[in-house]
Amino acid sequence: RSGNGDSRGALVVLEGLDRCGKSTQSGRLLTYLKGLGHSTELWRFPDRTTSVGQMISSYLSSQSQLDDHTVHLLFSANRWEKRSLMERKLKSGTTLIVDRYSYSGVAFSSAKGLDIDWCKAPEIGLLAPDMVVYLNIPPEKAAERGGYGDERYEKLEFQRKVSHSYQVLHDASWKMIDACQPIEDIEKQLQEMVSDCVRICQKGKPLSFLWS
Ligand code: Z5A
Ligand code: MG
Repeated sequence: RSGNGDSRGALVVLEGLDRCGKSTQSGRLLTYLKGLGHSTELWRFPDRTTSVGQMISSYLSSQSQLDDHTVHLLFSANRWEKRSLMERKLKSGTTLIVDRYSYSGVAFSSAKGLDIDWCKAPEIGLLAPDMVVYLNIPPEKAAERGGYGDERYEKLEFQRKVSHSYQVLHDASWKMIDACQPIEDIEKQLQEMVSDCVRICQKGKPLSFLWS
């Protein structure tokens, strides 16, 4: 694994509707990669620990009201404030599993009716994932899982629109997993996909940038 100066960690993004199992699977993937001896961290967006993240959190819990464009830019700013750390981690060989990223930003805001190209613009220049895994679930099935909480977007009607936005946004490079399968089956499929990706990044695949 050593001897290649360009060896780096992989940027792996999990996307999908509310309740599709992103957090469940990212936690399991973290354990798996660490068990193989890979330096790995689990990140999530929004990162509610920063001051921008606190504004987002307060918006999501309806403690504050914000214009749709404004909150879109806050979600983007929340990724920009982590960008340089993200690059340092990847270059130092740490693989990052990221629970939601720019695709959530575009899918949720365009589901509200904002123009998709306008939504994509502030994401330009962020690091592009080496792999995007979409945990695919019909909105109706997701709604059956333990019930939604009371955050702003956790409503079936809106999740249907988000599902449609993801369909418009995805491209052929995304890995799709049927998220209605048992947790362990999804976990196995994810492990296979990500192992390849980690290996290619260790061999020195160059970093790339959105939107690529
Ligand atoms: N948002 C945005 O608008 N713009 C942005 O740029 C970003 C985000 C980054 C907060 O996100 C909101 O912010 C989110 C998008 C928006 N709004 N919505 N909706 P969040 O990440 O904090 O919330 P979330 O990820 O959507 O919700 P979640 O509940 O954490 O979903 P999950 O992580 O995908 O699911 P989970 O916690 O792993 O599993 C949910 C339940 O299902 C749980 O009881 C599990 O045990 C169960 N589960 C999981 N897998 C299975 C399988 N395979 N079978 C059966 N049951 C399962
Ligand atoms: Mg989650």
